[in-house]
Amino acid sequence: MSYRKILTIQDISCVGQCSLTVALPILSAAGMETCILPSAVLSTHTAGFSGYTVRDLTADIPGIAAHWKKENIRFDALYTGYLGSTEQIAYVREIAEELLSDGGALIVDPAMADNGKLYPAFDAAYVETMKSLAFSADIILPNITEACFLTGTEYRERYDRAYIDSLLDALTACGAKTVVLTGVGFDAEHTGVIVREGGKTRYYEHRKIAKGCHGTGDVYAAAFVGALENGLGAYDSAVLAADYTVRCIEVTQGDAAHWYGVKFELALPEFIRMLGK
Ligand code: PXL
Repeated sequence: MSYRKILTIQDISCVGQCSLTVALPILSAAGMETCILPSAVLSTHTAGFSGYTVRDLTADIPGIAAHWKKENIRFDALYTGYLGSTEQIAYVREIAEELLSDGGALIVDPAMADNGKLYPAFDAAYVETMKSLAFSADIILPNITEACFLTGTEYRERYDRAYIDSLLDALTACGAKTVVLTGVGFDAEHTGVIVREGGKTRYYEHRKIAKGCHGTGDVYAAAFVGALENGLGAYDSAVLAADYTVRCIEVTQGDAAHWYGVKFELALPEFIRMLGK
């Protein structure tokens, strides 16, 4: 594949190894020009720190997008993560419609919830509006909680394959195209990812190393986009991203002081090798 220009829209958590501070280095390592649109600036992420500061950048977005349009700047793919406000989602949809090159993929990580709960910044109105973005995307990467919120399905901590299949069916019925459902494990020792693409569903299971590592969803999604935009199919990208994320957790585990994220930088050379670069 030729040199790709990707736009990623998500927050800058200044400290916390998530969102843009993860996506930018991972996509760069995958060999693509990575353009960013910060949705908000936070002193830290919101999962475990208290007293964090937040500056919502929604009001800056129309001017930035208008400038890009005027300069005839276009992107080969758009990958969105944690957004700054409900209102911002409409701007992101406009950017997808106006600034994506022909055939460019819209990849949406509806980063808004985990472990059965919405993140502190979000409410029911945000979920409703996120549905419009997620169901217009070419690929979505929800975890089980997010898939439940998007479809109005009851969240379960323990589940079987029938529950997961019905969740995938509900996403498809709502208009989802390709779905990469993350954090799917049927026993305590394993987790994995299920990819539903064109009516075909495939599961990749791997060892579960640690319970609920912060930031791994963002590492996973960025690595997935990096692989996809290198020409791998959705399932192969999902497998590569899972293998890389496992390595990130392996190099982090055992360091209790590093509870807020994963040391994804230490495994970047392996990620580059996995991509065959
Ligand atoms: O990792 C997802 C994420 C991104 N950005 C912010 C967050 C979170 C998860 O809590 O708080 C600000």
